[in-house]
Amino acid sequence: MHPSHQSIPEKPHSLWVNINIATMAGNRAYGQIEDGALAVCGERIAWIGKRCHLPRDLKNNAFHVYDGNQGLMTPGFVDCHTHLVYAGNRAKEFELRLKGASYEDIARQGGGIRSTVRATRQADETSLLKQSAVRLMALMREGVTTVEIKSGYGLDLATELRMLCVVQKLGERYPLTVVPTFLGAHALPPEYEGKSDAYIDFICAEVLPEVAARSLASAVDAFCEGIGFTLDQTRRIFMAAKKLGLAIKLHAEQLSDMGGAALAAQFGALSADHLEYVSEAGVKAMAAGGTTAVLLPGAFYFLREKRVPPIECFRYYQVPMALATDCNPGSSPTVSLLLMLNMACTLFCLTPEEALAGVTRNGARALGLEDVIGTLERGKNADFAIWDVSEPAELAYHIGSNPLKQLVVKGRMIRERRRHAYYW
Ligand code: DI6
Ligand code: FE
Repeated sequence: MHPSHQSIPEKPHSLWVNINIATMAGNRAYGQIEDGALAVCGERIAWIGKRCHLPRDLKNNAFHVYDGNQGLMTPGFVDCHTHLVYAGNRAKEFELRLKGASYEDIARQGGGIRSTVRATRQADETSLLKQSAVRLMALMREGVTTVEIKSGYGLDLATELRMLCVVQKLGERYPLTVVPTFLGAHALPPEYEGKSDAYIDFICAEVLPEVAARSLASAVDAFCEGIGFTLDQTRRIFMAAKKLGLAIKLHAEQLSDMGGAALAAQFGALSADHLEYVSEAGVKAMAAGGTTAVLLPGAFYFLREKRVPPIECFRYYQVPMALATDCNPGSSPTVSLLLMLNMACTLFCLTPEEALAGVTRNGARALGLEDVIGTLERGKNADFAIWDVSEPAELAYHIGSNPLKQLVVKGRMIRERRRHAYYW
């Protein structure tokens, strides 16, 4: 249908004009619309197209017209893999690693994830909320409008629930969309030392049903790894998740090839994440299962890994690639999704267009939200960012600068650089 024939909203609408739009939809590069216009009605995109095709009624009856000053509009960013709720930090372990200790050595000696578990168990809800909100706001300052947040630093019933309550509160108090994931099988807590099967029993029989009954998570994740859980244990978690109707994700093949990605794909997982060591068979299984590959260059960089994920293989089998911060205190202490765009290009050789698709269209896919967010199309959520750049590749090119001008979530302006910030 020609864009001028899209039906016109009857309710009041706002209009953005004088912008170039990277819709990230369709076949053209970045789905670009030069000299575009976008109308928002309520929480949704009511019209999008070239300004010269804008219907006269829309132009004349807009409640508010925003001048984009020839900036670039993109979909709001989706950070589809974070662990941003936690207490403390692990700078001391960073120093140890620089003296030669490996991430795995530190984990085996009771540090690593377990040290953040100790800090998180001690933190009350208020303190956890406060520490985590700082990171959430930093993500928003760089254009994030949807964020996934995992539990997994409690590893007991009370603390896992407390973490997920904090995730829920963040979603209520801040204007972005927060998607919660239960990651009870992140590490073995000290009280279960030598009894990892019993811990999996506990997760499946006691924690997961409680999390589901309180609607505190939409997906279940696990760490399938030599220092995490075996393939069999991961399968048990997945079966329990399936029974409760929860979606599935997996930390797979980060440090070794355990066959986790293929298992996840067999369960119809939304995503398999990290994937430095995934085999061709694993990638094929992901293609067959419709599982998105989530790449986490921050963790690759910070752990000074050498093996890059098989990007060419993902391309060949047409497995969609998403990109996320993995924001966590041990392997990726970052709150910058823009930096991840740059790292994905420099370290993994993604094209800037693939990188941008990774934090928009494919990030949405990794959360099962591709019908609602991730591209700028009529009927989708009016979640978008306007950047002070002249071409989309600039978003991946700059290092450490932030060209965000405006951020809109569900039709609501939540950040605007020129005037006063509305939100904080
Ligand atoms: N892999 C990771 O990169 C994070 N979790 C995981 O399973 C790291 C978590 C941490 O070190 O605290
Ligand atoms: Fe992670």
